[in-house]
Amino acid sequence: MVALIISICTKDKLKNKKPNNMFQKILTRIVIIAFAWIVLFLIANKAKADLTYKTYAGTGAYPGFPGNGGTLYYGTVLSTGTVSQLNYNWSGGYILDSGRSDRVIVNFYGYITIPDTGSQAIQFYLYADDGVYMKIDGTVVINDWNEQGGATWNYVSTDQTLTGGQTYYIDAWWYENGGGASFKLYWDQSGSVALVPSSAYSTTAPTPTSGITSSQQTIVNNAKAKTGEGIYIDQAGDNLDLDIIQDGDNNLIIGTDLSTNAQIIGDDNTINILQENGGNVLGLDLNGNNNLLNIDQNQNQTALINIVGDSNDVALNQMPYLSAGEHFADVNIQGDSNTLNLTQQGVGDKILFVETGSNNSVTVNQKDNGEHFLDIKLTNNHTVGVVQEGSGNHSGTIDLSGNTSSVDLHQQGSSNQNYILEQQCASTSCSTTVVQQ
Ligand SMILES: [Ca+2]
Ligand SMILES: [Ca+2]
Repeated sequence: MVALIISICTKDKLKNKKPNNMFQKILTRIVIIAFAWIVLFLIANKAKADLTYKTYAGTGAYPGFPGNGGTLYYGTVLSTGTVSQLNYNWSGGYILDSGRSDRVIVNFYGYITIPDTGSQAIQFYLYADDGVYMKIDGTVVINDWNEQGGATWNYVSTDQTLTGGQTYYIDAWWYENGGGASFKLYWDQSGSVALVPSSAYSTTAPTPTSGITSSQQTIVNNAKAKTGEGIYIDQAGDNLDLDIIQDGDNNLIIGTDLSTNAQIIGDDNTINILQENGGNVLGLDLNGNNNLLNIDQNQNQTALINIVGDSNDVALNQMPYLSAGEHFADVNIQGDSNTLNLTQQGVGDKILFVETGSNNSVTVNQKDNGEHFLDIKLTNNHTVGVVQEGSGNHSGTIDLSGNTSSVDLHQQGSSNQNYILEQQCASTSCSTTVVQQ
């Protein structure tokens, strides 16, 4: 992309000068050709919703092939290309562009991404003439290397435990001896048997993203829409001690007007909030300095916390009693030198957004099983420590736009861990440590 921008600038510059300079004309042509090559390069390298294939000459019935440890008798690749789906009935015709209709072997390979989220039990269904042998991430899913006519079904796999949103390597071998030839791959991913869609395939592994998933966004929207009986806080003053315990389900703490958060204005206050049982919602605006805020919420919690002020100490613990549920927290701080300790734990999805001013210290721990999503935006002089653990998918986005920040990110316990770190640092005092286990 940098190369593209430089090319365009150079071209514009040349337009404004006298056109009869031969050197400039040649340079202009070079720039245009370079631009075209870059565009072609970018198009060629875009991952396609396809599988790659290679065709080989076969030897007849039960030919040797590398998929199960054997070797090809004829190792020369006859043709190669991509297919958008495994949905072929060649009858007696040529197999792809191999130039052969009998005694052919084809290897289809690439990546398969499972739709939706969470662990799924998926069976694969095969219609094939003749044999097929297929692995997903090294596990044999189809072992049907046989002489046969196409039928519904030539083979039905056992349940394969695969995770929605995850990408796996797929390696399928197929052979044709004589007569008819076909290969169709189905699955029961969504509750009924259907062709594996082309959208599931890719020739290269897709670039991971750390964005919030649609199911996580639904949790956020439902939590934010909550209304009902509750405690409405509107407090002003300094050096106050506020202790609130709400027991029972669907506890709500919010301001006098349900459209605003509970409001606390003042300095040097100590605020302890405990919401027990399930379905808790806390909306809190804190405007002041040197406040101590301790929040414990039990299960299915939502916390929307806005702080304007400096040197506040905030401890938020969602799920201190280790029961199951989902947690959503959005902590927004406009101020400096604040200390944040945010813990989300217990089985269930966890979602956390944090935005802060300068010189803040942010510690985040998302643990136990569930899908973990984290989005932190910071300006100057921060110390950030994040741990995401447990077997669910982990996604972390940390955006640092200032200097002298230190980030320590650990993701562990899941096979699907993605993060995006953006750090704009003009000094040498920014440091980042990322550990994925
Ligand atoms: Ca044939
Ligand atoms: Ca056949």
